[in-house]
Amino acid sequence: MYRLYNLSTGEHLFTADEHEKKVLTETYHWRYEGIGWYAPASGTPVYRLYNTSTGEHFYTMDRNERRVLISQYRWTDENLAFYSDDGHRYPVYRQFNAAASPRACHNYTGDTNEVRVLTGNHGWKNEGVCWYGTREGEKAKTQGRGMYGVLSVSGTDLTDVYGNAVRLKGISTHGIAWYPAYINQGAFQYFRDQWGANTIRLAMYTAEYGGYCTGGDRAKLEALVDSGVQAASALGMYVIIDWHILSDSNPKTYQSQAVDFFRRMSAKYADYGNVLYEICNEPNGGTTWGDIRSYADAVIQVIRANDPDSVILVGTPTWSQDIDKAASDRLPYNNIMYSLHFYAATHKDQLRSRLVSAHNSGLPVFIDEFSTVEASGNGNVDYASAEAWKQLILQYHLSYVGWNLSNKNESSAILRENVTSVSGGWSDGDFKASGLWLKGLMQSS
Ligand code: IDC
Repeated sequence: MYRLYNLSTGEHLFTADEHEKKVLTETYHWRYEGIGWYAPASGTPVYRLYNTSTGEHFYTMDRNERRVLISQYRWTDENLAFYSDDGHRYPVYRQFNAAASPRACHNYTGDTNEVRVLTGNHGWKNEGVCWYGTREGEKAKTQGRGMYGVLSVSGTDLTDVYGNAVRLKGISTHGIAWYPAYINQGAFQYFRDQWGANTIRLAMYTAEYGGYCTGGDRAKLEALVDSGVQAASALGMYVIIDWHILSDSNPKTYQSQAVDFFRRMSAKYADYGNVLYEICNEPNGGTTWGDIRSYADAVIQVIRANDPDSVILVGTPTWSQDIDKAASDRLPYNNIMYSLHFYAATHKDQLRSRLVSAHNSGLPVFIDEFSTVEASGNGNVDYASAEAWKQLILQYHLSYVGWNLSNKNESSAILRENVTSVSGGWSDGDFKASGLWLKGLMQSS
């Protein structure tokens, strides 16, 4: 019996149906948590019921309870779910939490330690043995904190633990030194629940005013990164730690600082399974792919020493546009993706055809920053060009992150200037055109 967890409602669902597990984890906010217990092929039937007003699933082998719930409480009968072992080999216990938020719910587990913890100090009431399995379940080997579990790169795709292609859809913060207030769970949850985002990118400038390598308060910046990682993790979202080089042009400029930073970050988040490392936002100036490779070798090695599997995003020359350079000379590590950034009003057919060629050559590309406006971060949304980019995103199943979550006086900042709330609760009217376009993209991909 597979155990799934709904990140929005806190409900656990149990199913032996592989297809149901696939649909719930891929299409909805459910996370696979491993095998709950093993059910026998025959025995006493256990029925599943569904409450259409609360959305809860409930299981019982008590025929009378089933009858009453259906006839008097309007539960929908979902019929036989599995069997209880008549040899009573492995007891499964039911707990009830009347105060759970957003609504009361049940949990079912054979793990007596879980029962002890839930009933000891988390407000759950033990309702005793509910049925029996044949033997104990197994925790999923690689669970991770993201809603699709631990990710890998396979061909041009990002995939979940079962090899299914998944798409990360995200929003980038503005520079965290300048707009720290948007790093909070309420804001992230708004984009997850209202727009369908599953990823947050934390942009930490390295060289601009207050940057990590130019006099910024490092302890404070790292505390902001950590609060972003914790908030995303609590929501089952993925989180990209972005070493946001820009006016420093060449990532080798501050390579030793980057090596030290990523060594500590990857040690800290090694077992999270939802943290991606973007090691150099946008190399530019005269920076060559050779420079980036040499930098990437140094940084990737320290990350891999702590975390052999995390997904690492590598910037490409000319503000992360020359993916062709990477395509013809790829890095020899697993789980690497190459960054392509576009600003639709500036970057058009030429960059799109470069994407097509790189994709066709098998390069895994991640659009870890884009906007529909000009490369300055300002100007009007170019709807025609944005639509052409959208078609490629859909066709190639690309992951993407929109720039930027702030109310700055620039058109790429998705909130209007007069919007002061920083923690969600927004309505469509609070967003600029670039934000509404991003919402539309997330809802159609
Ligand atoms: C811009 C911000 C702007 C800020 C500027 C310089 O939108 O408010 O003043 O950086 O610090 C990028 C960069 C990204 C830019 C963005 C828009 O990755 O840092 O943000 N852009 O110019 N690449 C292409 C465009």
